[in-house]
Amino acid sequence: MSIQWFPGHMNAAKEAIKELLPYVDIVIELLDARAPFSSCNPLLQYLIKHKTTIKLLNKSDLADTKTTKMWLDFFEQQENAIAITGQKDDLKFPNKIIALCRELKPHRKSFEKPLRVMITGIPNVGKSTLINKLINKKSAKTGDIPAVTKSIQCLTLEDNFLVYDTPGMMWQKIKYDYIGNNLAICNSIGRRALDEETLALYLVDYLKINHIDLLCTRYKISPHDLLSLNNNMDIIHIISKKRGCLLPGGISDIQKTSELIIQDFRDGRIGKISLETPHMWDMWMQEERDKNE
Ligand SMILES: Nc1nc2c(ncn2[C@@H]2O[C@H](COP(=O)(O)OP(=O)(O)OP(=O)(O)O)[C@@H](O)[C@H]2O)c(=O)[nH]1
Ligand SMILES: [Mg+2]
Repeated sequence: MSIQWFPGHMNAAKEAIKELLPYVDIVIELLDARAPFSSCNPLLQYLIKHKTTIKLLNKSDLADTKTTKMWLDFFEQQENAIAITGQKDDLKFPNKIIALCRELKPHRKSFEKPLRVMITGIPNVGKSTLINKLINKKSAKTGDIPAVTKSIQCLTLEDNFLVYDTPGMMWQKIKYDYIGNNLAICNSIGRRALDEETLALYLVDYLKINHIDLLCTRYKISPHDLLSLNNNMDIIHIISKKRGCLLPGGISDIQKTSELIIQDFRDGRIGKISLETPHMWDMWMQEERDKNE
């Protein structure tokens, strides 16, 4: 079953972003470094296509460093794109981004003509956290659940530098199942739109194929034992036993184990893992073309 999630406030936010955009000088589009393609929301791409845009691969502390470098190269090849990485604990980052914005629009520096920067991105990607770092105050509300910010908020960094925080915008219609899954694994989709068991099975399958070493280390399973299991549900059963996620009678608590695996991924406890590479993106597009020919 495909994941779809577009709560009502996002429609209002879409209209508000459209109205404000003519007055904005730079858009900083936050992407989740673990899933840069899935977090490139086409609705936002459409709205901001004529604007000077900085693509910021955020939460890079949780993504695989080599894969993030590949994504930077990929985005740099696109016309008019500036791609950079970011993460909340990099102390130099706020000044770096302010300097970049100033460099891009040097004429917007007076009180009458302030530099106006809009921060956009999917839910929970770190927009409000970035803004708080930029203005060095906890002004924007943050939280590790999607859709914390519900309306646009203007914050003053300096008299001649304004920053707009915007609500996270989800794809209006999620076109491919893997996009829904990757966004959900990265915690950008509301809980009620998810089935944790299906998501954990998808994640375990991805880890088994791409990061078997990290999966085995985290849950103390030997690669030989893991590969001898018949299916991914058996892996979840083993993890539930190892972690004591059991119901009365020693039965695996699949729901609790699924939530545990997903949370381990989100917190980076399994390792620095990227869910998408530019190469995968080409492959997915090819598959789509083949299906439609
Ligand atoms: N590991 C890591 N976590 C981050 C980073 N940036 C933000 N977070 C965490 O991600 C969660 C979401 O951050 P927010 O700033 O509220 O995200 P948002 O994009 O404003 O979310 P919405 O308003 O819901 O769209 C918080 O728990 C942050 O602490 C980062 O660079 N690395
Ligand atoms: Mg926010």
